[in-house]
Amino acid sequence: MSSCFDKAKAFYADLGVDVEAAFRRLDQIPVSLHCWQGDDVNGFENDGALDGGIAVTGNYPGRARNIGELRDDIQKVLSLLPGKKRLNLHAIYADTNGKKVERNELDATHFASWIDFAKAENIGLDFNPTFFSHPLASNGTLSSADPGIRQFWIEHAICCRRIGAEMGKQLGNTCVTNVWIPDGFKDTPYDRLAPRKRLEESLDAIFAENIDRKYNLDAVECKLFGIGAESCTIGSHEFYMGYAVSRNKLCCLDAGHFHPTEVISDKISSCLLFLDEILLHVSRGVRWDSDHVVCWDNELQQIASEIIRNNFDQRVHIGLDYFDASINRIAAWAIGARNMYKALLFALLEPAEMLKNAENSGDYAVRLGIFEELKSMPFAAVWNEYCARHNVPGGMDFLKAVKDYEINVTSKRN
Ligand code: RNT
Ligand code: ZN
Repeated sequence: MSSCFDKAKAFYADLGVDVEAAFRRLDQIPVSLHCWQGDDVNGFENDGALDGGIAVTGNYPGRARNIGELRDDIQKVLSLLPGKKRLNLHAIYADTNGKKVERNELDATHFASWIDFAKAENIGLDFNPTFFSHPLASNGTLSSADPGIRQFWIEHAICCRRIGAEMGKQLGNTCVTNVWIPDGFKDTPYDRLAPRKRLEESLDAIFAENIDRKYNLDAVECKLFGIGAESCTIGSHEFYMGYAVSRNKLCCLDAGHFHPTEVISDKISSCLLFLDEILLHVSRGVRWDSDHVVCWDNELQQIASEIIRNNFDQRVHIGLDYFDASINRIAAWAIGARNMYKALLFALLEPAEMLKNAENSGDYAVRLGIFEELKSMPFAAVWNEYCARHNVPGGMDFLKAVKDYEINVTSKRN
């Protein structure tokens, strides 16, 4: 008797879809796991609370309290993800051996143990300067009117680009280093232009040093508003789109950084007409929050389908960005990340020819009908097979692995 998978494969073959080819292509598309879901964006500087207009709510027990615990947790999550993986770090995760190292003095040696970790896991690294949770970040960073503060953050970002390049070089795997700053005004400013001009100049100073794109790619991340920056966010979409196009940088589109009726899936094709590559922060906005655990919702599917349909596999760098401390953190991490792979696989199983024919002949009813019927295809059997081939629990079995880890590891932290 043929298995569920064999039957599912035959169903897809009837639509002209080659499931094995989909698996092979998915194997080549990395998803960058954000390290910060493991410790509520705390980092290891031990310097106080998270700020910058981002907030983690919840106090579920078991937060990783140090690098060792965070790495254990990351390993656990990686073991629950099929397919190709990367790890995304922030500067506040530096391994300084307990020594205080200012952010403008960081170098690759402070990330040597992370590079070793990545080598052992056989994954690439991505990187982010951290422009928040720091005394000098309370009133603007790269756009600050204070030249001393601006200079401090320029130096920090320069360090981070070099660290990213070193990660890329040592791993033989290009690192994407992403700049996001929280700068903005709670209330209506008189002058919106001057801080943006200063941000432009700061970025030019940061990127003045030529770094081989083989080792490091620079990305800039826009936002509509943050808590405390409701009336004007300096690094807006228009600002960074213009900047990225004029300086040949990557735009980072975070799914939670736009008006709730706007979606980043619709922006990918436009951006890639004018940019070589982009970075995604796949997230889920809910009302005022931009960082809920990624669900396999319509928008996630549209994001994945845009990448697959347009063969943007190499030009879109997929990163995750969400943080939830109200539920088991490992589960939150794994659920969101598995959803990303799931959406990519679902996109790879679309009957491209049928859909193109319907659209090109103007038969939008057939197009809609196909889209809707695809939702009840035997996708689960294909997903479970993909997980099985990567020795990762399929279906709900990964929850058991999370539970065991909770009983044996995270519940013992306090
Ligand atoms: C904040 C941005 C930013 C951060 C991470 C921690 O709104 O999305 O990307 O979430 O850098
Ligand atoms: Zn983001």
